[in-house]
Amino acid sequence: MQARGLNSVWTAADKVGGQAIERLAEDISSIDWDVYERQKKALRDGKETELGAIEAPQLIPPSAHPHEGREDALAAGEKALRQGQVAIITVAGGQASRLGFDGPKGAFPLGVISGASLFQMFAGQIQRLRQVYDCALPWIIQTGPGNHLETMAFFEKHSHFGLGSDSIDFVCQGTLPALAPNGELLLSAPHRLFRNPDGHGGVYRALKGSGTIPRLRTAGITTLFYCQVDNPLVWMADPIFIGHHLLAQARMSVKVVEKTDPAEKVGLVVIDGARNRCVEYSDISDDLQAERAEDGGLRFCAGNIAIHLFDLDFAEEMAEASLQLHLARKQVLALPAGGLVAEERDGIKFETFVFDALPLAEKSVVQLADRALEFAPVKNRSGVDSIQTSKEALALRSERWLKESGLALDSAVVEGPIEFEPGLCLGPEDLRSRAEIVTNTCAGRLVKVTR
Ligand code: UD2
Repeated sequence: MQARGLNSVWTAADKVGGQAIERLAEDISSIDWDVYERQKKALRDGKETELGAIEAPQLIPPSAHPHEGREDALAAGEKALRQGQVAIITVAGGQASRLGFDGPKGAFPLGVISGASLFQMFAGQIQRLRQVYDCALPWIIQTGPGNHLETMAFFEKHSHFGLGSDSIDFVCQGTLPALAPNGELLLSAPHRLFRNPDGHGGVYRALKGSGTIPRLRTAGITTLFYCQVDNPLVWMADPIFIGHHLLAQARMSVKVVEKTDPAEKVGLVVIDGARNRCVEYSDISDDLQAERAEDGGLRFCAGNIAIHLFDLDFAEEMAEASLQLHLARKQVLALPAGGLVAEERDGIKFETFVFDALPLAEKSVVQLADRALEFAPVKNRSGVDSIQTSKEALALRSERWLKESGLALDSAVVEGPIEFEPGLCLGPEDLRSRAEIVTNTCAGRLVKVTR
């Protein structure tokens, strides 16, 4: 058996003998050759992203702000939630290496006082949403080959944060083979191809390939709420966002923040050829990112925060779509031609991005998020989008919610950051509807429910 036209890939396995050839043959048999041809074409063509004459998109105001159509959207979104038509998917395939944390990023302890992990914070919101809307609200966590088992073990260890193990699905994303600059497949060992995770755009194939989509459909799910594991402020299953998406009969929608610094590393949502699309910051020229509108603000200011809604059928269709392959030229640890020991060499990794599906949706809505309430990703150990900036944003939001709720803490301690116990509340109105609250004053003000 030979990989098409790639005789050299067998040399090392031939030299080693034994099971190496069979094992390599098995690995190679799982390659999608159409995708491989597209990888080689992307490598030859070089230029990745072509932009037409782009325009700024129409933006719906933030959910927390009064705006036209808000009440209708809220009613439609809450109805979908109550009828059990919504599921949540969180992409968590990456490691927390930029944070200097050894483990899945979702296990990172970000709770300002409690040290709750990102996963626990999301689980708390989901638990509260399930109570409020009396719905199943399944949670799908997309892991990666590097953290799948570890992520499941983390949830086991924490008894799935009280959510019920059968209400959480762990779906592992796929991989794509990395290539040498001449387009040949690379090997990480004589019997194994060098592969890397296929990017968060792999979520569509992962959902379909794992049988999750038919399962969700049978359970009556029609809409998927998508978020990244790195944003603790994400307003999960925001009913107003869901409502706007449903009322517009959108197939995929996106939340954005107003970008004020041209250098901020967020993708930009623009209109290109009459459709909304998201362009990664690295694919747009600095000049275009810095262009000003008449009012002095940035002309292109819709910064993608990676919060989406999908119609379930659309997500299924995207599993078969030829999403753009994004290249990253890196040094990789792979076998040299004919050699048996891996060494650093030039390699090209390929990824797909979830947001490249946006222009394939006939209809989509773009909604602004209030940055202070909805977006403070934790990406770096220090500086911008760091552990500290994310914790500060969490504490400020809690302070604001408490003030807006009109409730007073029972504690004499008025100093120190505030943290709501995960699952305590979804916002100021929800907080008002809860019974008494108490605070634990040890390391700050950790707000709990006593009811
Ligand atoms: C992402 C967006 C950027 C902006 C920003 C907002 C991309 C390429 N860029 O930047 O436009 O919206 O987020 O915070 O997405 N992940 C997987 N599997 C993978 C790769 C990533 O599950 O193969 C997950 C990862 O765990 C994380 C998310 O996707 O939750 C984002 O990945 P990233 O950290 O590579 O994206 P970033 O910060 O460059």
